[in-house]
Order: sequence, then C-alpha cells, then structure tokens
Amino acid sequence: TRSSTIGYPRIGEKREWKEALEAFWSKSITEEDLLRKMEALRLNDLQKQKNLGIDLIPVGDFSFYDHVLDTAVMFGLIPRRFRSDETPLLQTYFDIARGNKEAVASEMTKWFNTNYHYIVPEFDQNTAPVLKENRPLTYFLEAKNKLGITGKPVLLGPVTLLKLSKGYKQEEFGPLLKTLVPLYQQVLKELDEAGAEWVQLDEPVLSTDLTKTEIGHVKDVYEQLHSPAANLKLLVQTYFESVSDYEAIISLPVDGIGLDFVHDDGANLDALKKYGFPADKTLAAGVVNGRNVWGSDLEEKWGLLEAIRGIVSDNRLIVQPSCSLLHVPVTVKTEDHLEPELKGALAFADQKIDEITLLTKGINEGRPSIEDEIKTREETLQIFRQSPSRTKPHVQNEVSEWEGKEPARDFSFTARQALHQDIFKLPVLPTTTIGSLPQTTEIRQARSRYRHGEWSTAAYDAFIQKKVAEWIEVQEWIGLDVLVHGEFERNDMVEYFGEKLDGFAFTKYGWVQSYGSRSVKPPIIYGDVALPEPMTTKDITYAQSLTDKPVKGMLTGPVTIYKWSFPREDIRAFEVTKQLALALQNEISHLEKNGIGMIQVDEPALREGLPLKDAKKQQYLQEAIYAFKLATCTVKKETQVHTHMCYSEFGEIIDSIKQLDADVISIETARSHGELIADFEKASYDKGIGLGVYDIHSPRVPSTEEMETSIRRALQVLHPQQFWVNPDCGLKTRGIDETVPSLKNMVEATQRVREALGSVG
Ligand code: THG
Ligand code: ZN
Repeated sequence: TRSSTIGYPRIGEKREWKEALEAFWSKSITEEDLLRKMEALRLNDLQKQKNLGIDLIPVGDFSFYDHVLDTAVMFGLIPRRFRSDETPLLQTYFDIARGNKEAVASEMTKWFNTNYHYIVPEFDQNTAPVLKENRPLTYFLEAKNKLGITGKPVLLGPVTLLKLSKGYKQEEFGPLLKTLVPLYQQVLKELDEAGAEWVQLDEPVLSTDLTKTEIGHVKDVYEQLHSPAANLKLLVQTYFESVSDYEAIISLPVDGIGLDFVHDDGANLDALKKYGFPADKTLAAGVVNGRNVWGSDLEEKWGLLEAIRGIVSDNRLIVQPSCSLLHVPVTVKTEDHLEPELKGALAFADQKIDEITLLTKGINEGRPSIEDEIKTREETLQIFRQSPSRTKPHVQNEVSEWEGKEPARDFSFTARQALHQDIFKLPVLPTTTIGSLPQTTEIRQARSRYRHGEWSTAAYDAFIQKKVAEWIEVQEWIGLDVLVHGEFERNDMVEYFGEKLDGFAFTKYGWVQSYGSRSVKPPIIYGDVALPEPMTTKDITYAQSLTDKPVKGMLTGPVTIYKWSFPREDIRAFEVTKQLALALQNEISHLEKNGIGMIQVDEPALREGLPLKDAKKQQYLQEAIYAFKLATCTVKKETQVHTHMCYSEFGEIIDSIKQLDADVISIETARSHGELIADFEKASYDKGIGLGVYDIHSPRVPSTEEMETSIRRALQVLHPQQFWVNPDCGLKTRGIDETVPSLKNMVEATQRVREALGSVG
C-alpha cells in the first residue's frame, strides 16, 4: 500500500506565493525573479512531502493562478480577445485571469462546492485546441532532475475541463471532446516516455449527476487515452461527493480510480461493498478529510480502511486525502496562540499528510506499529470533545424554541415596498455599493499595528472613524444614493464576525487560496455560537450620523459564515447555521434600535453550498432559506432587508432566492456578460434587484458608456422600479484610484439612463 496526496497548497507557509505574484504584477520584480521564486516554492513543497513520507507526490498541481486556467492555456483554449502572436504566453495567461486595458477578464466561478475560484475556459467558433506546452511533463522533469523525485503528474481530465468550459452548445460536447483527445494522448505519451509511473486525471464532474450520454462520452474518451501510453498508469480521480455511476466508473479502461470516502455520505463505501472493485485496478482511497481542519479520529479511519481492505487487496490500495489539500492551510505548527486542547484536535495539510503516512504504515507494518499514535490521538480528541467551552445550554435552548416554527416577516413584500418608498424616497435606479471600500495599505497597516499592540484602541478607533468620515464624504460627492460605512475595521467579512462571536477560534497563518493571489483565513467553529455584545453598531451608526442618506448596516448571513468557516463536525450543519442565525437576529435588533433602516445580510456562499447531486439539493436549500429567514424575520416592517450573492449560476436556485424574501438583492453579473438577467426574468422576480454593472475583480476602470449599455440591457427585462445599480461585488480589493472613477462613471451612466427614462433623480 502506498501513500499519496492529490494536491498540495501552493501559497506557502507565509503566503510567499502571493507576495511574489503581486510584486510581479506591480512590476517591482522581473519575470525571472518571479519564475525563480515560484520554482523555489514548488520544490520546497515537493521536498516537504517527500520528507513527510508520501510515496506518490503530485507534480503539476502547482499553478501561477489557477489549475483550470493552466489546463485551458496549455491546450490553447485562449479566448479570441486575448489571442496574439506577440504577447508572451505568461502575459496572456495573466491577462485572461485579470483582464487588461483592452479586454475584460474571463469569467471566474466557484470550483464545485468550495470557496476556490477557477477561470472559466471559453470556446468560440474558431477555437482549435492545440498543445501549447506539456505542463505536467515540465513539472515532472523538474522534480526528477532537481530533487530526484518521480512525481505523479496531475492534470485536469478532458471531461471536467470541457464540462467547466463555456461557449459551446450541448450537442457540441461530444465532438469537442474528440478534439481534445489527441492532445491528451500526446501529453500522456510524452509522460510515459519520460518515465512517469502514475498520472492523475482529475474528473470531479464524475461526482455530479451525469446523463447516460455523458457517461458514454467518458467511456469513449478513456478508451482512447490509454493506448498511446502503454506503460503509464492512469488514475481517474474524483472528489467532493460519491461518484454518480459507480459501476460505470470502476469499469473505465484505466488503472486506478480515486474515490472520496469522506464526503460521500457513505455511498462510495456502500457501492464498493455492493459491487466490489475490479481486481486488476488500484483504488486510491480518500480517507482523510481534505476540506476541514480537524485531526482524524484514527480509530475510525482504521475501521474505514479495514472495510475497504475487505474488498481491495493491499497491493492495489493507495491511501490519500479526500481531495487536494489546496482547501486547507499549510501547517498547525506555527499557530502558537491556540488553546492546547483545540490545537491538539487540529490538522492542516502537513498534519493530514502525517495521518496518511501513519495509516499507510499501519497497513504495511501491521496495526501494532501505529498503536501508540492511535491511542494518543484518542486521548487528545477525548479532551477536546469534553471541553466545557464547546457547550452553551442557553444557545441550544434558544434554537429549540424555534423548533417547528416558520420564521417569516409580518408584512408582505408589496406592503413593505410602498412603506420603504415613503421612508427612503429613493430615485429610480438607486445607486449603491456592495459594502466594502478599498482596503488600502494604510488601512491594513493600521489594523496590523492595533493587533500587535502598537496602537491603542482609542488611536485605532479614531483612525477608523476618520476613514469612515472621509468615505461618507466621497460617496456623497460621487452621488451615490445608499451609502456604506466601508468596512475598514474588517479584515474579512467572515473572519471578522468569527473574531467577535463566541464559539469561534481563529488562526494566525491559516490562509487558503480563494482566487488568484487572494486568500482567506477561515475562522474555526469549535463550539456553540453566541453573540456576546453588539458587533457592528458602533461603526455603522457613526457613519449614519454623518449623512442624511441611508447607510446600510452590513452583516454576513448564517449560511455564508458557516460555509466560509471551518465548521465543527460533531453536530449537523443546520444546527450550526441556526445558532448563527440567532446571533445575527440579535445583532440586527441592535442595529435597528440604533436607527439603522437598511440592513444587508450577505449570502454570497449560498449557491456554493449547493450539493453536487440533485437528490440532496432540496433539503440543503430549505435549510439555507430557513437560516436566512431566522436571522431576518424579526425586523420591523420599516426596515429594508438587502442581500448580496457572488459568482453564481442562479438559474437553479432562483426560487430559493425568492423565498428569502429580501427586499433587495444585489448579484454579480459583470463577468457572465448578462447571462443571469434571463434567469431573473424567467422567474418573474418582483423584488428589488441590483445587477452588478461592472466587474470589480479586474483592475480595469469601466467607461460610462459601457455601464450605460449594461443598465439598458438589464432594463430590457427588468422593471426600472425594481432595478438597482451597483458594482458586482465589494470593493475592498480595488485601489482608490480605480474605485472613485469607476463609481463616478457608474453614477453618470445611471443619470443618463434616468434622463432617458424621463425621471431625473
Ligand atoms: N471572504 C471569504 N470568502 C470569499 C470572499 C470573502 N469568497 C468569495 C469571494 N469573497 C472571494 N473574494 C476575495 C476577495 C478578496 C480577498 C479574498 C477573497 C482578499 N484577501 C486578502 C489577500 O489575499 O490579500 C487577505 C485579507 C487580508 O490580508 O486582510 O483580499 O470576502 N471568506
Ligand atoms: Zn460578492
């Protein structure tokens, strides 16, 4: 039995990766410097995995931005607007991801049900896939020549690559797949010749619902992939849920199948027991959770492996995490401030690798060889489980008081709408922003000084107030109708609340890549959640005191706080989101008492949490809606409830969005070029809706004309009385010199459309 990993975090222990990338983008280092720094990081991570005892070390999982983009670019899937013979490939690569002066970036969306984002590959009439470079080969040779490691090249499989791409019709799926086959064959042939033993082809779409036709395509493709590389072993890797058609998957003409035994609700194991496993194939068993930060219950994992070994022989077994370790931070070691009983219960990437190699050793050398470690782990977990800090009876009571009750607002939307019009007297096409304003170096430095005790609370508070005041003035000058305080006091919309709420712990270096060079530091939910004291009233009421325009109170919703944290696993997700909802309900009442009339409860992660398979979606959505409504149902009828969602294909959840009963929703649309508008039209959505008129994830300043077009296009299907104008997401990642002109143009564009509508606001 061998140990393996599916992928390793690329960002470095101290986010060295981000530093290098951003230095290159800002031109403070050269391309050579960048390449050198990236190589050092890559080699360090390979060497580390080797030292930790991993047998099959992935190569090619490293990326300069995103692995889907890597795969697209290596196969020449370059959107027409970025095709150029003069531009070096690395420049084109970053341009697709980030946009440039002439062209908007490609759409970015969530990687399945995670908080990782990938760049959506685009096809058009002229797309002719070609092999631009054999990336996995480059990295395979690098590992071999520089470190003597025979790595396991990793590459996104053809079916997933195409399934995640856009710009073709469904009936073109089969033919397009065929055009990719020879390229994959070439890649594999060269890897074979270079002496690779295993190649991992990631096919997470096999964990989604696939039609019979699609399964047919999968079979066809893999039949063709195998032949040209006679000695190479192909491993088809799935993760995030159970495979949708076990029998078809295990009979694919490949040498190994990777299955997730953590997020499968037991279905992969059941199928394994029911249908068995081909004796001539290798099973790569994902037994350690690659998506959460808890140390494994080794006894339980041993039991799982025993069950698997009852069916698969040891020499055909690989032990590995459930998915790439990209989704967890690098190491617990540097987290020296954590309570020992909590720290003992945690495992980040490196500690998960230790678990993998330990379990592998147990199989190879017998259980007694790991008995001590299992016992120690049992004791550590026992101490943590019994820790009194985890249980708060009053929270559990409050949750149970809602049992069987439907949380709902007292007045219908129509009644509220008229009332809100009276109270706020907003012009048609009200303009606003999503909430955060530029987090400049100055602001980050101030927070850091305060955190490190260099600044007193008074000095820090005064600084934040000064920023709020400046930006209230700027927003008034720009001419926005609904203002925000700017969230300068917040590092991240979830981490911040995690720090204020009971039941959360937070890390110092627990970063996880979110998109491109950007990372998040998810807080850890380890116990019952409660609100010890108001979290946001001070900053928001201060902002409101400076202006006659409404200032939105900004909160993160229960589903999103849950999704973007590392949650406890000893109680159901729904119990945790209800606890979060009640804490937020409490916070909202504080805001109302302080005279805040608009409250935004963001749920950007609502869509992200959607299970991959249809059968599980309904229950998830019901529980998500329940939690949102539980948080917001006790507001006064005068209060306008807003919400915001990012990067979503809303089509399939639009009915759920309606049921949230929020007065106004703002959503991302800029990068999906208006495709979403149709979804809302189809669903005859009647509440307030703000469709992002420009993409904030790109440094580009959009022109007035461009945004005017965007507004007009939306007004072809949406009523002017329901339409709000806003950027597509928070502005924290943008500079002031990008934000102010962009917003100014946005307000100008709105003004022009208002004039055309004959209603000058
Ligand atoms: N918070 C969390 N998850 C998210 C978002 C968020 N997922 C989706 C979307 N928003 C992703 N967007 C971002 C935007 C900005 C950053 C991260 C994810 C960001 N990160 C800083 C960085 O990497 O430089 C780190 C923050 C800091 O240094 O304080 O800017 O908003 N949880
Ligand atoms: Zn957003």
